[in-house]
Amino acid sequence: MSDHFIALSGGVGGAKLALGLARVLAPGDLTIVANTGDDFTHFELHIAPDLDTVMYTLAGVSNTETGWGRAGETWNFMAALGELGGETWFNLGDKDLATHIERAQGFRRGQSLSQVTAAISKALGIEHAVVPMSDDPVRTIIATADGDLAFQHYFVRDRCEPRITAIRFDGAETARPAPAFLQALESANLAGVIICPSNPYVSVDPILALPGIRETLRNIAAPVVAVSPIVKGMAIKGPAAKMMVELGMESNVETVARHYQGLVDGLVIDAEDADAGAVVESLGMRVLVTNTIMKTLEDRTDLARACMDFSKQLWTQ
Ligand code: FO1
Repeated sequence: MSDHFIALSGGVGGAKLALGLARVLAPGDLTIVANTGDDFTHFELHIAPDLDTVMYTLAGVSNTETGWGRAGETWNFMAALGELGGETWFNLGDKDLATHIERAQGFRRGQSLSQVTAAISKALGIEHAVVPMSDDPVRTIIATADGDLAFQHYFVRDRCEPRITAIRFDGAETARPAPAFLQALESANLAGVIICPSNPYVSVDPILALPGIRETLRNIAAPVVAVSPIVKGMAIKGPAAKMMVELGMESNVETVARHYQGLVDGLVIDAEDADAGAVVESLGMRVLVTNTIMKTLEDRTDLARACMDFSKQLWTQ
């Protein structure tokens, strides 16, 4: 039995590293756990953005411009829906729609989100395990000065403009981690848990909020390594930096380190932030300085290997 790695991933940033890991590790040696806090029901369909972004990315069919949905998409459904006066704030491409319909059919057949995801992954030719963090509903709620917002209303309808006062995950306290997630955590040859460069607050925290997960990550022998999604104070994509500022923190690598303090053994930061290495180490975690900006497939596999090697080094510390 060779080493097994778990990757915790949100949407686009996390999916890039998940792809890099999938190119380096055999199917049986990697479990990719995707955030489901972004999920919501729209037109009676269960939309699962981070699961779909990870699946589409691994299948090589993702829309790399938008970071969500499928490549080469057409929008006939949305155009027709608009003509009928339907809700068009959330765009569902014609190909993407098939995923949501098939997922709904899977639920009607009595399948869990894990089972439906496994079936869709297989149909897309994915050999690695893509797993929802939980088969139970967990919904990220964004609290603002003007009241609570469902995540997609905040992120898409309101374009991340509202000022955030707090974030919570409805359902997390009773949701159970997905079976394949727990199985990977209990694996005797678990070599490392890699927290991909996703938004710590709305993509990673929902996973960590599941009962027992933080405690398990602290207690496993395998190292836990996080990749900073912030480089030089900026998020590569999405509202992470804006959220940090609105939540009263500075948007920098140190804030990421403080967020994961006590949970991770190592933090991977970009070469641009090398000068932050000492302060990160002072927070009780080792630091790896490398290129974390993933433009090419080689960048993705290079970062994947760097994280795996870093994990191996941390075993021997
Ligand atoms: N993000 C947008 O900014 N606009 C959209 O219209 C949109 C539609 C959409 C449809 C399916 C899907 O899986 C994701 C979609 N996203 C859209 C992204 C979604 O809001 C995700 O939660 C983000 O990717 C953040 O993880």
